Amino acid sequence: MKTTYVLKLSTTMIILVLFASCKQKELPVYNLGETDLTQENLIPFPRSVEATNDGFALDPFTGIYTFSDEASEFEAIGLFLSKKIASKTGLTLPVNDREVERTDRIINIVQKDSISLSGDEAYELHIGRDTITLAATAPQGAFRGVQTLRQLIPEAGIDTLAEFPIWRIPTGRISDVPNFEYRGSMLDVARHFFSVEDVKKYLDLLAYYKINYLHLHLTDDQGWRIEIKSWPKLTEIGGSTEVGGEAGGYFTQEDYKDIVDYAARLYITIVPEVDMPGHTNAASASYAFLNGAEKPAKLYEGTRVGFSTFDTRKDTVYQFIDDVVREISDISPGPYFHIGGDESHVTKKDDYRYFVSRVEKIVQKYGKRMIGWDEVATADIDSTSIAQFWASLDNAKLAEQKGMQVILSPASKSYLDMKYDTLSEYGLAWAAYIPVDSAYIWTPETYSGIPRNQILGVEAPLWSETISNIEELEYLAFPRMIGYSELSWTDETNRDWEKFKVRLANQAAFLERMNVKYYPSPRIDWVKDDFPEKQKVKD
Ligand code: TNX
Repeated sequence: MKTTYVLKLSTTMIILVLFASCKQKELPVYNLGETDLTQENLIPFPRSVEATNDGFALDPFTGIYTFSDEASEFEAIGLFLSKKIASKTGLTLPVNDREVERTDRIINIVQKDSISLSGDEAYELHIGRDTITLAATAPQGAFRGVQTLRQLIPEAGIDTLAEFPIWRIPTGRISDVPNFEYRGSMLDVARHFFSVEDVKKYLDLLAYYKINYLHLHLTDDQGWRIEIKSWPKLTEIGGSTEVGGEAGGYFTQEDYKDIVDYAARLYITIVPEVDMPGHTNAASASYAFLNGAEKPAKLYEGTRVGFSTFDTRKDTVYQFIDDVVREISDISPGPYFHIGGDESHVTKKDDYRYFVSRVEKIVQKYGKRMIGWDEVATADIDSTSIAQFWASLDNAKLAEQKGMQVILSPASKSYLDMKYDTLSEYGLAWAAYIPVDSAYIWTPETYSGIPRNQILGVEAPLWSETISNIEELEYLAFPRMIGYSELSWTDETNRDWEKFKVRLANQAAFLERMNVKYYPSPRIDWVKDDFPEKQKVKD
């Protein structure tokens, strides 16, 4: 099986090489000038970059070819690249089409058994004058490498003597692998609801910066946003409002599956969160027994926290949670289920600990690993569960002592809902003002004192008390989210604010083309002049 594949692969390679070399004589000669791959505006910055100072001319006679065992996944990645090249340059590059009349240059996306760096997300990119080869052991790696290649294609083509422009890609070699396994963002769709389309747009942007997890905060006091078929009132009643009294909304299970599938095609895993035992007013407004009351709680449209709780000593509450975890787990292929667990100020300490241990068992019964906000570490839970450090270093230390892994989301450094400064719009300021530099200048590896091998990664949460539409979401998330991508992907030796700042300034063209209403931080000298209005093709 393996030998046939290798044979097939090398025969095709030989044919392609022959093909490319007979065409060599006819290649149009471009004066591409000198390039320097090491100075490109790549974010997150790769593990190693070597320049060979020449140029690959992306033009209408470039073909994309994919080689792998799992033909369909690699081919889908080739098609994804072709689509992105089309929306950026207007070029339509064929994928695995051996019938095309003329191919001057090729982009190969190849699955290999091993490359110089190991890991599913590792990749190697060799850019020569006429051939680009992207190699990875797994589709995840190929997909991450495609993002690097997208970033290397200039916004504007260069005019040539031919009747079409060419897009010059600097030649050289890149080998790359992520520093942290978990690189995430969180979106609160509970305080204000965001549509499937909004979430997809956010996912597109995250994927470009190699983020691999999107945590959805699906329930809170102000709204229950995911259909649970066995408990229909959760969305009928609990999903009907949001902060400020607007009509809320919710994802049907079909909507949610659509998001999960869309994310999967971007190699992003969705982490569903049902926040409990606190932050549960919307659930108790739908079913009174959940907090042990006679009458259902009133729907809540304000922004206070810490006033609601489930009745932790009632078995029916756990039957309810079993249904919720089962239904959501069934449509969540990822390994994690987030149970919230934060700010349960009106739950007695013992009740809280009893609750968390019991819910952990339910999560495990449905084959998931439990994640909880750092407070869950105060309960008797096992080392396979994960604590998300947001506020309490003591809780994070408890998690460490229990042998648990920790996700870093320190509020004063990584909360996307904190204001940039006193003048910026939207957001809160209870943890800090977080300007773009302060969001980037900290060291996740040493920040909490937790040993590196117990840090799963970094996540930047976006709470939505003060934002209610995609533009406001974008204002708070960008550009800071781009910094978190580098903080979690790039190793410490390759991170430097002064250098990052320049690469960030050059993201403006991409953000504008994607129609992202980012916060134009005055601390960044945004580079805005190289994208003519006519090139603003929506992705
Ligand atoms: C704290 S962070 C919360 C959220 C709020 C957020 C606002 C966390 C686990 N709990 O309920 O939305 O602050 O910044």
